Parts: sequence; structure tokens; C-alpha cells
Amino acid sequence: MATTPRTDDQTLAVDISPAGVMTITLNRPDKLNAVNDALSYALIDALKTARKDPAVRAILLTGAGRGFCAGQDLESRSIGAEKGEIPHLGQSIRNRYMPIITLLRTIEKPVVGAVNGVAAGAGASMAFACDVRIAAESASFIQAFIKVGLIPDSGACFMLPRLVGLGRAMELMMSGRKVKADEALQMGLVNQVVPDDELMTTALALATDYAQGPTKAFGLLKRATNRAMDCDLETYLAYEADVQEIAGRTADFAEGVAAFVQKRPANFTGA
Ligand code: LHQ
Repeated sequence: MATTPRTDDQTLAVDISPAGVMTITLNRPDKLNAVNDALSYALIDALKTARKDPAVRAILLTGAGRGFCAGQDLESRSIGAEKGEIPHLGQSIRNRYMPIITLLRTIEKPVVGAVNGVAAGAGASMAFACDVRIAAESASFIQAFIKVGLIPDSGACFMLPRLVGLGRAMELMMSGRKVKADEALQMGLVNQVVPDDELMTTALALATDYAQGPTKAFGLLKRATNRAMDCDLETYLAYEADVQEIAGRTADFAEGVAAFVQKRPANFTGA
């Protein structure tokens, strides 16, 4: 991964609840949280902190204002699209979006996306990279890339067909049309749609539930599922046995079994 400069600007708001939920709020509301350099590096830093801090046991990603994230900031100089410059989008993706998507998919803690408004381009890709998505009724998804002559990036060509099937994904990526929350729910692109004013309480309650769960098992199931996406059954089953071996050695497995036998709720500590 690229080395990420630290930033002290206000493009991101980060809060950690007593229950261990790190809420990360993309915070450029006037630009529908379009991703400029500062925002991308702040997000990478926050996700790295979430990965290594044992006090963080779940992550909630959302946007400030009426948008979730409008994707790459098309006005940013860093993409070099100005007249006479040669854009180096590959470099921009490697430095900024690759780490973000990789972290969202590989941090061994549950990641909930609270999609509060439009999620376009790489903004939609970030939502797709979350483990589960709760959408507000006014949320929408736009594969905006094709409208500016690009391929869907930040993992969209990888994740979208896996979420909704190849045929639907191709149609969405080639049309660039807006998918509203109810259609997103119907096609399995989001897990739940709630009234706008209930989004954060619903998403935070879910993330809090996860934060009180067996954190290592959540992490290991992400590891196993990621592996299952790119290998045959035989290979996967062997991998699964190794991963379950690890899960079986956690304190939370012992606690889960003890709680079952003693007919009481489990008190998972994440250990
Ligand atoms: C924006 C943006 C934006 C800057 C709204 N940038 N200002 C690409 C290149 C390089 C490397 C890596 O990856 C990528 C991947 C990508 O993400 S490519 C796709 C980039 N995103 C888009 O093409 C979406 C562009 N935005 C839109 O189409 C619309 O804004 C949507 C449909 C999202 C929302 O429309 P409205 O609700 O009508 O809002 P709006 O258009 O009026 O936007 C509000 C403000 O946000 C406005 O600023 P202003 O100062 O005029 O009020 C927009 O300019 C700004 N904004 N998206 N991506």
C-alpha cells in the first residue's frame, strides 16, 4: 500500500463510541462528499487506525449532508484532467482508491455502510465494499464513470456483479443510470431501506450489535469469504478448515459454547 500522509483537515469526521463503533463521516457536504486528495488520505488513515485499534470492533461509514459520496472530485487538480496535462489516473487509483477499497474489504471487523444520499462513481464503489449497506429512502446509486468516459473503478467491476449478478451489473455500468433505494433493495444492492430520519439510529444499532459480537469470528469470516470469491470448492474447503481452526482457539468461541450450555447470553469480548 502507498504511504499515506497524515492530514489534519476537516474532510472527515471520526468518532468512536463506547461500544467500539468507529463512525467515519465523509465531510465535504457542499460537494456531495466528492473525494479529493485530503479526504482520501484522511480516510486511509482512519481505516488503518480502525484496523489496528482493538477498541474498534465495528466500523460505520456514512456521508455528511444530502450525499453519501459523489466519487472522485472531478475539479481536483490531482487527477490532471486540465487542458494540456496528461492524466495519470492509474497512479491516482493506486495511491488513493486501492488502499481504501482494500482496507474496507480486508479489515477483519464488520463494516456497515449507511448510505444517506447519492453514491456515485467511486462513492458507489466504497458503498459496495462495505460488508452490509443500510440505505435511506432518498439514497441512490449511480455508476457515473461511463458518463465521463471511464471504466467503473475502485473495485466496482469486481464487487457489483458479485452483489447483483453479471447481467444487472453490466446494464448499470453501461447505462450510468440512477438506481433509487427501493430498486437497490429489490436487486440486493442494499440490505435494508429505512426512512431518512431513521438511517443513523438503525445503522448505528446494527454496528453496535456487531461491535458486541465475536470480533475475531467476524474477521475470519471476512477472510474466508474473500478467499471463496476466487478459488474452487476443494481449495476453499481446505482453507476454511484452517480458518475455523483459528476461530476455535478464540476466547469468544469458548464463551459462546459456555453461554449456550449455561443457557445465558454470551458476553463476547472480541478476544
Ligand atoms: C462535485 C462532484 C464531483 C466535484 C458533485 N466532483 N464536485 C475517477 C478519476 C480518477 C481517479 C479515480 O477514480 C475516478 C472514479 C470516479 O469516481 S469517476 C466519477 C466521478 N463522479 C461523477 O462523475 C459524479 C458527478 N456528479 C454528478 O453527476 C452529480 O453531482 C450527482 C448526480 C452525483 C448529484 O447531482 P445533484 O443532486 O443535481 O447535485 P449537483 O450536481 O448540483 O452537485 C452539488 C455540488 O456538488 C455541485 O457543486 P456546486 O459548487 O456547483 O454547488 C457539484 O459540482 C458538486 N459535485 N459531484 N464528483
